[in-house]
Amino acid sequence: MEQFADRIREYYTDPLVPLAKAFMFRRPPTVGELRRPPQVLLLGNHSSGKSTFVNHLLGAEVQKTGVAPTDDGFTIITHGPHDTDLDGHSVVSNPDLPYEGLRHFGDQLVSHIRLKLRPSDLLHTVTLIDSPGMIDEAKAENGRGFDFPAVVRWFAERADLVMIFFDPDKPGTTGETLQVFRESLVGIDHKLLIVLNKMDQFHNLHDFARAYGALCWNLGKVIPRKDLPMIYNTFVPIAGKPASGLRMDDFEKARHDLIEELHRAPTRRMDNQITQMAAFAERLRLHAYVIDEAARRYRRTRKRTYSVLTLVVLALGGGAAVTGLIVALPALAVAVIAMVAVLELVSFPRARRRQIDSFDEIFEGLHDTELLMRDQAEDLRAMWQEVHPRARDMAHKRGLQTFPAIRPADREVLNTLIEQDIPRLRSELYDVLRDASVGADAADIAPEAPAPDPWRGGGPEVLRAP
Ligand SMILES: Nc1nc2c(ncn2[C@@H]2O[C@H](COP(=O)(O)OP(=O)(O)O)[C@@H](O)[C@H]2O)c(=O)[nH]1
Ligand SMILES: [Mg+2]
Repeated sequence: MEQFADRIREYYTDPLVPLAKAFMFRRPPTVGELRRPPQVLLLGNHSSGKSTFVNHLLGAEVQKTGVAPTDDGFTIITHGPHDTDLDGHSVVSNPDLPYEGLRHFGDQLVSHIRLKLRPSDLLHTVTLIDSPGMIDEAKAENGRGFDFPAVVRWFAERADLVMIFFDPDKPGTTGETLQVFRESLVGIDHKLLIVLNKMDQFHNLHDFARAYGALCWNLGKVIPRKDLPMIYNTFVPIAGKPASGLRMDDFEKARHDLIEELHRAPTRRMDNQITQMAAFAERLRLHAYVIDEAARRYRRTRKRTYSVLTLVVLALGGGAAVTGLIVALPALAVAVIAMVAVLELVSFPRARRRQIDSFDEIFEGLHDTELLMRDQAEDLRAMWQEVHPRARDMAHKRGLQTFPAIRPADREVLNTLIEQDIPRLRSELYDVLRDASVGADAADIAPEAPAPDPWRGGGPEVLRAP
């Protein structure tokens, strides 16, 4: 995984970041972001069992649990040799940690952040982020003092998995939960794992069916997908809780599956980073090539105009010299200066604006063959819609002629990166995973185990009740 991470960093260093800088493309991920550990974010209404699940995973009472809303902050739990707790201010001001970006959300949030270092093995694999329970909208606005959905979005974008917990009491009805789905989790539903927790609280199948139905109904309103996402129905065994009337084996299995997903977070991180780099590179290519083409056309217009002007001036000047009309030369010089002023102040800015206004047409021209292939056309157009506003703004701000022309060799490097290097990196990642999973299967799993899944993490299972 470290080797993959190094290669990703190298591709950013050359060619992506220099080209992004030259063409004023958006900011690439920082070194801290590229080095961040695999992260799992736990969300859900208060008392849905997030902290209990964290403690179960770690086999220790790391987080406070309880029916009353005991926790109103975000707790980042990561590996350290001794039990150490850091407050929010130390967390966001440490450049070695990938949390400096949280400072922008204000002091109220910073004072609600904690980082706990614990010597648990699982934390070598993932960093867990426990969150404050979601509450009803009316209370949320008065109570928090920071933009909760925006902070959730910040964490969710940087997480490799987002587990969202529901419980029998509130299967998706909390105002804030719906708000978070609408505002914070849009576009990242591939990272979501939905958990219906506390299955041991159901007395019978009827209770369960009602809660499950209510959850699906509520999810249907906020997840814009045709198919129902997988829901993990599970519970954490707690001593002294009354036994349910339902059989628990399937729910136990769902908990094992959930924990296995957690072990895959490092692989997901690598996969996410490759995807992120591919998206960055493809958008950068569109942005840079369209600006480059417009800049070339604009430079050509300037060159052509000045060549014509030079020829005319030479002809007139020559004519004046031959016919002995030397007195006309100062008048000619004044005329030339006036002409240049008109060109630079009026005509060329207009030509530049015309080129920038024709970005759409340039895009169509550069991608005419791809746009004929129906499956590619839609994605390509959507991507262009995304980059077009920034490309236009930057071209207006900088003036087209100041962008450097992209050399054919640089084009070659970028095209090879997108079309060959990144797909190869991804297929190598899958190969490594498959080999690791075959090895792990051979070593740990009984002969009747199911066929190896290429996504299996293959680490030891951390499954100890606290
Ligand atoms: N019956 C049952 N109770 C649970 C389960 N998980 C958590 N609890 C209880 O629910 C309460 C709230 O749990 P907590 O982890 O603090 O919820 P959080 O607010 O989401 O962090 C605690 O009293 C837990 O003991 C579970 O799976 N089954
Ligand atoms: Mg909690």
